[in-house]
Amino acid sequence: AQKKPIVVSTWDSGQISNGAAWPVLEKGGRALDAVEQAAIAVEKDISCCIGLGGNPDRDGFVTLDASIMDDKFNCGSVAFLEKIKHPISVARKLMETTPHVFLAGAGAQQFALANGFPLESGELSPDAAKAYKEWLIKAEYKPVINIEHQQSHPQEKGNGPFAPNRFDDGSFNHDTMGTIALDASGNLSGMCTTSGMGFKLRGRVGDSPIIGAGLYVDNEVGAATSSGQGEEVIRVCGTHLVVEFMRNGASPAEACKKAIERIVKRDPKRAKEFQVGFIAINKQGEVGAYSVQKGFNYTVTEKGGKGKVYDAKSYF
Ligand code: SD4
Repeated sequence: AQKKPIVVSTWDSGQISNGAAWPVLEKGGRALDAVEQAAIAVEKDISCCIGLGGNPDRDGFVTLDASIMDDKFNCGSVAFLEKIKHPISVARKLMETTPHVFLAGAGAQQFALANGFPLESGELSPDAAKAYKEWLIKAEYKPVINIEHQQSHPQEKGNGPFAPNRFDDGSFNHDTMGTIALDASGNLSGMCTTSGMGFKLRGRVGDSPIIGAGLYVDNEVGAATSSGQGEEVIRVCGTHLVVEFMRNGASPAEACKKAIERIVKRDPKRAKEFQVGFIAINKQGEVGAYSVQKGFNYTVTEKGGKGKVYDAKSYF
């Protein structure tokens, strides 16, 4: 029997995204609507770090990436999108009203404006402005393991110039959120939304908007999404790999583990320096996760509606 409906998000701030997805699922709504609501909930909080409140690129601009995918291989993505609050809804609009799947940069913004999305100011959030000012002192681009955790605990030693980002309700937050859901009709959908790696090169795009890297859904098999160092996920088409392992019989947990092992195998020494985490769900509603480093967690909400946070097992 399928365990449904059920929704899973990356990180403990999944409480917020799952909290927005659950009312849709509980009423028998579509997984696609649920994951869009999940993204909107985390993008809208400007005091935080997924959407426009996130850390800027090295030139001081916040640029957003997002993707959404439904149960029929329909997908939509935007990348390098500026001054638009809800990239996820732009991605969905692209998916549902055009023959395209992926828009980037100025063209993505133009499409958003043409479809009634308001142009925001582009001003940095106070936390991001502070972090950027501190970053400029050394101006080094160095990905930080579990930056998500460190942003939430800026007082811990060695954490560097990272915004002490928290959601308005005080919970920790992350610069990427991914959500995958199985609805009461037994259909899967997913989303991934991010401001990307802080202080990245201008124009840099991560895994989050790339279908098969940061997000993949095959309604016959399962769905997966990722967080962490996007470059490492892109190299192996990470979430597509997770779904293919599930197709070949792996449980969601085994599939995430095998995909992480693939990433580590390329250069086990270098893998000590970065974080990648996958979450996955299969058609039965079974859930799994795995990461390169300790510190990755995820939130599961099912019957009863109360989100539960789990620590993922890790390679190191
Ligand atoms: C990226 N995967 O842009 C994203 C970053 C991330 O939590 O997941 N941060 O590479």
